[in-house]
Amino acid sequence: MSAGVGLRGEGGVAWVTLERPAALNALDSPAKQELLDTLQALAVDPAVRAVALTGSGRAFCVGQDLRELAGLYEGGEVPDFRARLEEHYNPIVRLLTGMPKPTVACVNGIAAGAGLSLALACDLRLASAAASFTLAFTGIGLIPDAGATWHLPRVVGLGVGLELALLNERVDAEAALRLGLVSRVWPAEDFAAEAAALLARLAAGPTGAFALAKRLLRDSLGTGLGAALEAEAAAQSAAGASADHREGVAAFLAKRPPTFGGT
Ligand code: T3D
Repeated sequence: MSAGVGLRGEGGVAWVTLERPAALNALDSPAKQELLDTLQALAVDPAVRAVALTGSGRAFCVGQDLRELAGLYEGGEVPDFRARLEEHYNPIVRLLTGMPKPTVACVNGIAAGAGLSLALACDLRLASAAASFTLAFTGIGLIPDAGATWHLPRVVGLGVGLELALLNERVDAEAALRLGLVSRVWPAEDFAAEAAALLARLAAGPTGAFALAKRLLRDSLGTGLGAALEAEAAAQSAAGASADHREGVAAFLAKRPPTFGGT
């Protein structure tokens, strides 16, 4: 039986849905483990060419299940937060960022706490007009975790990242678009179809080149231009040897759309 994570495949797209709507898709330990197991399997499945993360009901994900945490406190337990993060959130973030295929957060509703952190760890963030965003952590005396302190300055800049962390306000979808927190906003009634179309487009793309491009862009954040140029040259050797590259060139010259096989 599912612990709160649904999985559906559709034409090379894996749709991972957080399914604890009564708790706004808050993540308890079984749900975190199931999400981790699911992403691990998708990362190595060659039939999966794009991964979408979304939520059921009115939320995307509101982060850690605070009822579970409160239960520990009531039982007199002092949680080891470092161990907890290394057990679930951190490997999930590493999988979303390192997966050799595009990862897309389809933010259907409220994203809070580590829910927002997971969206930030995805390569793209698409939002329904019904979505909203709040970092939430400092509201309960915690620091932004699950990669949020690393991703925020890189996605929205240090100033906005600090404002989200310290003021802890709720940002609506249009404001999130202006801030660069998301790259598309569609009306709620169109969101599922528009997001599915974009995911299908990614799944039909040159998966190998996407994986290399994603790795280079992410690695560039920790390197200088010299190292980036060398990494590009090495990766282009791999992309240039792919069947998708040959197909792309042939399709361009034949003035037809390419058919990428993902290799
Ligand atoms: O290792 C570790 O555990 C540390 C890692 C921490 C990572 C984190 O994610 S810490 C941050 C955790 N998240 C939050 O602090 C967010 C808390 N939630 C809220 O601030 C608000 O619920 C929202 C702003 C997200 C939404 O507000 P609203 O007014 O739309 O909904 P609501 O009425 O507050 O919530 C609806 C229900 O969802 C409610 O349950 P009820 O009363 O109907 O039975 C509420 O308790 C529940 N809910 C919301 N957030 C959580 C939650 N239940 C458990 N955990 C939650 N995080």
